[in-house]
Amino acid sequence: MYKVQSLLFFSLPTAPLFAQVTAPSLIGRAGGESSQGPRPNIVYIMTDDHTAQMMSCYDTRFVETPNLDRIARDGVRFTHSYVANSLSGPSRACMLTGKHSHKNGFTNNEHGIFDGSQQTMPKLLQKAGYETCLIGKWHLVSRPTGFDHWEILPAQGDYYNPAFIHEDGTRGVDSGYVTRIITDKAIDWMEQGHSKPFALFIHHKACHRAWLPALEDIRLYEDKTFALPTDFHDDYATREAAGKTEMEIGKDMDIVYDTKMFVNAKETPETRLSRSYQGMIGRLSPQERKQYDDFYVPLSREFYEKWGKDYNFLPKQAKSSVAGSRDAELLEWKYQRYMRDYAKVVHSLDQEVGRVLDYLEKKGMLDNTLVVYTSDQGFYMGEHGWFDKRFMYEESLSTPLVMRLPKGYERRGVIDEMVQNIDYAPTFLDLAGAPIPADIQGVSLAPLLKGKAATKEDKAAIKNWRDAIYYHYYEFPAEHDVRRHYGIRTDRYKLIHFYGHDVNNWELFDLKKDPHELHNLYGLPGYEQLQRQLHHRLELLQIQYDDPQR
Ligand code: SGN
Ligand code: CA
Repeated sequence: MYKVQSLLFFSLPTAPLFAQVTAPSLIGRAGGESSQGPRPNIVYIMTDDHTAQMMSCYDTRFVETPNLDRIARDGVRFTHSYVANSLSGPSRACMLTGKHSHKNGFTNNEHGIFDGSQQTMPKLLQKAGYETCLIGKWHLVSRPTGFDHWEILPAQGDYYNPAFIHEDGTRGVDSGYVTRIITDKAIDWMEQGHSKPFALFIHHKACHRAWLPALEDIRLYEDKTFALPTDFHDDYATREAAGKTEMEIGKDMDIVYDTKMFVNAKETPETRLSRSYQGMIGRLSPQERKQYDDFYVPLSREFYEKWGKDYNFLPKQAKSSVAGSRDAELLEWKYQRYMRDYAKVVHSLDQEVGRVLDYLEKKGMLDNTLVVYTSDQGFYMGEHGWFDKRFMYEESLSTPLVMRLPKGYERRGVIDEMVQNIDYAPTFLDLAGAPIPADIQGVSLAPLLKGKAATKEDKAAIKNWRDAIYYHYYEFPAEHDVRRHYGIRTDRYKLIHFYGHDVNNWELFDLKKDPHELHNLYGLPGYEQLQRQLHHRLELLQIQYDDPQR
């Protein structure tokens, strides 16, 4: 472990170490007004594993998302938006509390139970006179607190005919596709009418693994050939932890579960994942199942004819080898199946978000509502040869973030400042005119949103905006085998420490020269001073956020 004492003698970087906005001190305003006017409604839409590469306002290569783009076009799009811990439960806990994982206690999905008795942003909004509602994926094990109404998916939830847990603890099954059902429930709740301003949290299951499309979208994107990312064949040289994962499309993507190559139980190779997949499509009614099978079964038969039924039992090395043309072809085929199915799931997500926007517009509520669209983290779409997330590398450290702003917040276009999901809680409190408790670690984004209405204090806050973010991932040993790590990202550099179990090493990247993070510079001659400075700044961030892992 790097010792803080040894750093005290090194010179400090010229940029301020704790350039960090402090939230403007606010006193809750009883009269239903914030400093910017009437208190806005908040509609927070968070999807699961939806990455910016698959959103056309961020990246035009792969899909079209006109409704998500509409939020960005009419509002703002953050280009440096990050999570504090790239995994569902932890990310949600950071969002709800405005605190890093070591403070909110939910560090990983495997062993975490969210302590719902702690201070959370929805509870503070209630206290400030808001009505709060949560619909969809929760994933924090304990029952939700701080919501006047909630209805959640059990654990990860299902795409088809999903079960929901109701407030009284009972369970029911709703017919249809999960993205549409969650939207229906959210609109129904708004339709009930509310005398107070409201905060509605719409938490989608889409587009989480195993990327099961809505039946009406099942043939979409089948004619499209997606370009392979340039770092698809990454050999992980110089990055030990990256070479030890179980998230390679080549060796780890399950043919039945992930690429949906299922004929029938007798003809399909059996694995733990293929059994789970059968359970998922087993939820379809016979008529729906026929629609599903009409599309996927011919593809599966073709696949097994070509690659042999025993494909799933090949040793891992044989699966990942790209030496032979046959394997390279298979690797490319898997990538196309993955991209096509993920894109289909994004399509219905985009349409359902459009339905929420249309509803708000029709009801005349758009101009007094903050609409936020984000995801619980980013995802690898073949970059480094991967699917999944967890790493502090750019694709999964980042998360899309677009907002349509209520009246009084006139900023439009791109916002480049570094923001993190711990900032959502103080931002919503700020817009609601509620006080921001001192123990919240994120900062209000309100100064960035005001545009022409920015005060002298807002301008000062923007000028002194944070120049580094802190990240800490804990879930190991666990699925996908990503080693524990923490680190710092500045506007140009990233320093990461992988630790525990079988790995204990550092990685340093120059994001300007090496945006794909392929060249670990740690320990190389010529980088000594930069390395020392980054170590020092990392230590200071750990002290600032009071992370005992130092
Ligand atoms: C499941 C998935 C993983 C995924 C985790 C966490 N496996 O376990 O691929 O990384 O969820 O995802 S699956 O076989 O069940 O599909 S998270 O977004 O909920 O954190
Ligand atoms: Ca997720």
